[in-house]
Formats: sequence, C-alpha cells, structure tokens
Amino acid sequence: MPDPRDTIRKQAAALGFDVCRFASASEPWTAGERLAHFVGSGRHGDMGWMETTLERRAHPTSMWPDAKTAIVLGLNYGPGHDPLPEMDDASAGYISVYARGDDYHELIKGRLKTLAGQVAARTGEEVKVFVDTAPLMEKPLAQRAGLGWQGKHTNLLSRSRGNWLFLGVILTAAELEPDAAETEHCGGCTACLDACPTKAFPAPFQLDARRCLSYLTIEFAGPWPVEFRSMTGSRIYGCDDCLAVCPWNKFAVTSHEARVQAREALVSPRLADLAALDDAAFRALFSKSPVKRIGRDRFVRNVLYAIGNSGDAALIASARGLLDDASPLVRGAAVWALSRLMDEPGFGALRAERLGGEANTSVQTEWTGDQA
Ligand code: B12
Ligand code: SF4
Ligand code: SF4
Repeated sequence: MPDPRDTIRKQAAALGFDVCRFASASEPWTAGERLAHFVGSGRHGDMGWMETTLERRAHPTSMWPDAKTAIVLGLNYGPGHDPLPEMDDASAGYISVYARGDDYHELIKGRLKTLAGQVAARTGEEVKVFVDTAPLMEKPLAQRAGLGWQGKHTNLLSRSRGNWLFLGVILTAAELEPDAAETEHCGGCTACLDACPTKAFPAPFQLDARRCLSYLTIEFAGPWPVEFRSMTGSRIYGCDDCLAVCPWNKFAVTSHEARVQAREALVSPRLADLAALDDAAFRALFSKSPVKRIGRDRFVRNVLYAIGNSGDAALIASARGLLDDASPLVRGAAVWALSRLMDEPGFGALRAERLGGEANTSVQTEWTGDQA
C-alpha cells in the first residue's frame, strides 16, 4: 500500500513549497499555556484578536476537535544576501525582506487550498487551511513536524534553510504518520537577543511584541511611544535584525519563488520619495504587496520617524511639507521628525534658514499637543 504522504509531498513540491512535513494535531502541548502567559502579560499589545481567539488558538483541537494531522508547509524566501548593511544608507527606508515581493498570505493561501483539495480527494477526509491570519499556532506545529525549531528569537529556523521560511498549515481529519520533531540547536548563542535594537526579548525564547519594531511598524496604529522612535533607525516596515544575524543562515538558500523576489523599488527606497506618497500613489507602489495593508498614513508615519533618524538635512523639506497633512498621525510624526533633525549638531543654521522663528514656534506647539 503506497504511503499517501509521498504523494502529498510531491504535490506540495509541484506547487512550489520547499518543505512539507507531518505532525500530530491532537497530541497535547505546552504552547497553549505559553500563549496564555504571553497574552496574560499584555505582550500582544494592541493585537486584540489574540485575546478574542485565545481559547481557539490554545491547541489545534480547540478550534477543530476532529483535527488529527497537521500538514506543515514551508516556503523559503531567502534573499541570498545579508540585508542589514542596506541600513547604512540612512536616507533610504528599510522594508523587511518578507515584504519586498507579493503578499505571501495570498501566495500561500491559494496553493494551500489547491493542496488541501488534493489531500481531501486522496484521503476522503475533511481539511482546513491556515496561513498566518487564522487562529492556529504555526511555529510550534512546524517544530513538531520537524521543519525546524523555535530559536531564542521565537521564530522557526532550520538547519538546512536558516531563518527565511514562511509557514502554512493544512489540518486534516485523516490520520497520517507524523515525521520526527526537531530539537533546539541554539546552544550558547545569543546573537539574535544581542542584536535586537529595542531589547524586545524579556528572556530567551520569549518576545514582548510591544517592543518589537515589526509590531510597531506594522500592527500598531497610533503614534509610537517616544522611546522607540529613535530606535527604529530606517526600518519602515517590519524588522529583520534578529533573523539576519543568526549563524544558521550560512545554510540559507536563495528563494526560487519569483513572487517573493524583491521588487527593485522596495529595496532602499528614498525616504524623500516615500514621504511624498499620497493615498493613490501609495496604493500603486504597494499593489499586491503586504505593505498595502497598513495604509498610507501609518506607512508615512514610519517614514517620518526614519526621516527624523536620518540626520539628513535635505529631508527637512519632506518633513516640513507634511506638517499640515490631513492625518493627525502624519502631522504628529512630522513634528517629531523635524524636532529631531533640528536637534542635530550643525543644523542650527538650517533651522533659522529653512523654518524661521515663526514656523519653529508652531512646531513646538504641535509637538506638545500631539504627545499629550
Ligand atoms: C502575532 C505574530 C507576530 C507578532 C508577535 C510575534 C511573536 N513572536 O509572537 C509580531 C507582529 C511581533 C510578529 C513579528 C514577526 N513575524 Co509574525 N506572526 C504572528 C502570528 C500571526 C502569531 C504568532 C503567535 O502566536 N505569537 C504568540 C506567541 C506566544 O507565540 P510563539 O512565538 O510561538 O511563543 C512561543 C515562545 O514564546 C515559546 N516560549 C514561551 N515561553 C517560553 C519559555 C521557555 C522556557 C521556552 C523554551 C519557550 C517559551 O513557546 C511559545 C509557544 O510556541 C504568526 C502566524 C501564526 N498564525 O502562527 C506570524 C509568524 C510567526 N510571523 C512570521 C514572521 C515572518 C514575522 C517577522 C519575521 C516579520 C518581520 N520581518 O518583521 C517578525 C519576527 C519578529 C519575532 N522576533 O518574532 C512568520 C514566522 C515564520 C517562521 N519561520 O517562524 C509567521 C509564522 C507567519 C507565517 N505564516 O509565516 N509576528
Ligand atoms: S524583529 Fe527586530 S525589533 Fe522585533 S524582536 Fe527581532 S530584532 Fe527585535
Ligand atoms: S541567533 Fe543564535 S540564539 Fe538566535 S535563533 Fe539563531 S542560533 Fe538561536
């Protein structure tokens, strides 16, 4: 009798998945308690859906009692180089590697649905598909299936592919033999913990999302707590630092998937160009990109924080041009950016020349008001 998993693996590979492995979806685990601790300590910040889905997320069977097997898929988005030196150019924005191509949710979801249909046809059992947005803990399932392990930065990394792997899961009511789980291989390394610009790890293997620049740039809607604004540097969408410094990336391979390849316009885009985006131009630039999801105002907020950190006097005009933007979020960020640039040593003359006494006073007033 042929092993149905062999066919599923072949079908997954034909759809472009780099890894396909199997885990029990019904065995108990500690991940649910850890999730409850994460949410109970408020580390999820404003991601209210983590509270409302807490019970369903606790275990695959809390959400779907008939789930027997998790088919865990990995799609490699390896950039083929270390992206962090790109941040040396402070007048350009840094968009994290995962967001430089098409939106992976769309990309993976379609393929998962196709594969799920094939699994249902082969096994005659019901299936459900998950990628990121659904209430399922994908990383612990992936570790159980042996795709890799959750490192001290809490992401799943692999001995054969390093850190650049998207995850997707199909749950099925079919009993399929599980693969061996992966064990942890971080050892004494602390590179990711040491590299984090905001010290977002209260302990190894634990993240406080409220301090994470990925959360702040993508998920957090309002004006940031002031302490984090200077820490973001030029990161304007997501953050890769803890992934990129991991020594296991020496085994990373460049992604073969055309749709996750970086669009030229999204690698080191000029902050001046991004600050000038109106809603229509934002939508056009980020068509089919995950960045589109956060909307123009939140994105330009991030751009303005980066402008404030740039030390580039030429960007004063960009920030100044947004002082009367329709969005209070953007106006507040413009004030902060200008106040930072004005504080730069040697910018005193520019302050007098470009803003003048009157404009400078209005900057001060708005700054106080927006931060109250
Ligand atoms: C919420 C979320 C976020 C939040 C919170 C991240 C987090 N670490 O929890 C924010 C917005 C910060 C975020 C950021 C990013 N995300 Co995200 N995110 C998610 C999402 C939707 C849920 C994750 C979740 O449940 N978090 C809650 C915590 C409690 O879960 P956890 O990390 O698994 O917690 C474990 C550890 O803390 C550990 N633990 C806790 N206490 C203890 C104690 C001890 C002693 C030990 C040993 C372990 C331990 O056990 C817990 C259970 O496994 C998943 C998709 C999904 N549905 O799973 C994507 C997902 C995790 N994100 C992903 C990505 C790519 C990112 C970013 C890299 C994007 C970027 N470049 O900016 C960053 C990485 C930041 C980081 N260091 O984690 C990928 C990760 C792929 C992978 N290979 O791991 C996922 C899986 C999406 C996907 N489908 O591919 N993300
Ligand atoms: S993504 Fe950036 S800010 Fe978030 S934990 Fe990793 S290094 Fe820290
Ligand atoms: S950088 Fe070091 S500690 Fe962090 S995930 Fe990689 S091996 Fe583990």
